[in-house]
Amino acid sequence: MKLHDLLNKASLLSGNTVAVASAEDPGLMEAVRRAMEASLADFILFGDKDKIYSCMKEAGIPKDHAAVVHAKTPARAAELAVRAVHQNEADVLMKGNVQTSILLKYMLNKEIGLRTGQLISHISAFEIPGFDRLIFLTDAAMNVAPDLSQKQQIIMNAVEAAKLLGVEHPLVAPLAAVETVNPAMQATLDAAALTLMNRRGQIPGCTIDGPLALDNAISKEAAEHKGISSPVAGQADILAVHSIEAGNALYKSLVYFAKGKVGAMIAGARAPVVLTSRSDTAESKLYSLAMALCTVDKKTLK
Ligand code: COD
Repeated sequence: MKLHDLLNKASLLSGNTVAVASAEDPGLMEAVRRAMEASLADFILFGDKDKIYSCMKEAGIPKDHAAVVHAKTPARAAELAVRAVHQNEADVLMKGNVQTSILLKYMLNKEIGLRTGQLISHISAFEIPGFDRLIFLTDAAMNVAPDLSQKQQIIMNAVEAAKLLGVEHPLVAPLAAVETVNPAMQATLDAAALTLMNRRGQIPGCTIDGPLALDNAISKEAAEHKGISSPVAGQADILAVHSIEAGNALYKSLVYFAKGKVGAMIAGARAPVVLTSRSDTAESKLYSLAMALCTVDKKTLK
């Protein structure tokens, strides 16, 4: 599976609406135009009306192709966009020209936010040269230092998303620096516990085996060389990291060193959320949007 396949998959789903928080951003508007051309979704663009219309013009989007709702500041735009999702007027939330921390604040707001009572987490999907499958990484951007129960929920969110994106039975590698349990390394203890929780049915729908170091998780040769016998080693679909620092470094290595393409989203909320950053390419923003649209679950939009 390639990221491009997610675009095809998303275009087959109809009737989804995306609320964009602070849409006055030329890079984002390019992704919106491409999403409209691929018939991925309808858009409600929140933000400074004049600036939004000017960005739409620049991107070649006719004025009547999206609903535009004026908001004086990016923070107000974030609030209105989150409310729109909360009130079921939109199925996906997308970050535009607003600080991540502001959007997260409204997302986590008890009255108008997108909380469901379960942990919200970040999932990225990488298309890496030399790999014929997507490699999912979690959590590289939201949960700072998850404990065991948070890791359990982070993996469950990623498994659910990977399944909706077409991975029938995800293989999950909880990463550590070594593949043996070392009481001095918390990541190895948590990985072993997660593996047992999976075997006892506490994390269903996937196979978890760890701890695994990155090489053993993704390279069969490396795993064989070390004599590791594991149902996941060498063929992991989901890499679950111990901390935001490990995740962030791996995410950026895949983009900058490995020249991977990426799409990313936040899962576990009332609706999927696309948290793009300014440095993301329009293509990456489009993949993220497709990923989010493919994981819309109308049941959770109560
Ligand atoms: N899922 C569900 N609820 C949450 C989550 C979560 N992941 N995080 C916090 N909450 C709830 C808490 O239960 C609480 O009720 C409320 O939100 C506030 O909790 P705090 O005080 O712990 O939350 P904050 O605002 O201090 O932190 C939440 C952030 C998500 C902002 C924080 O975890 C954070 O800064 N994460 C890193 C974001 C980041 O910098 N990423 C970098 C790359 S984009």
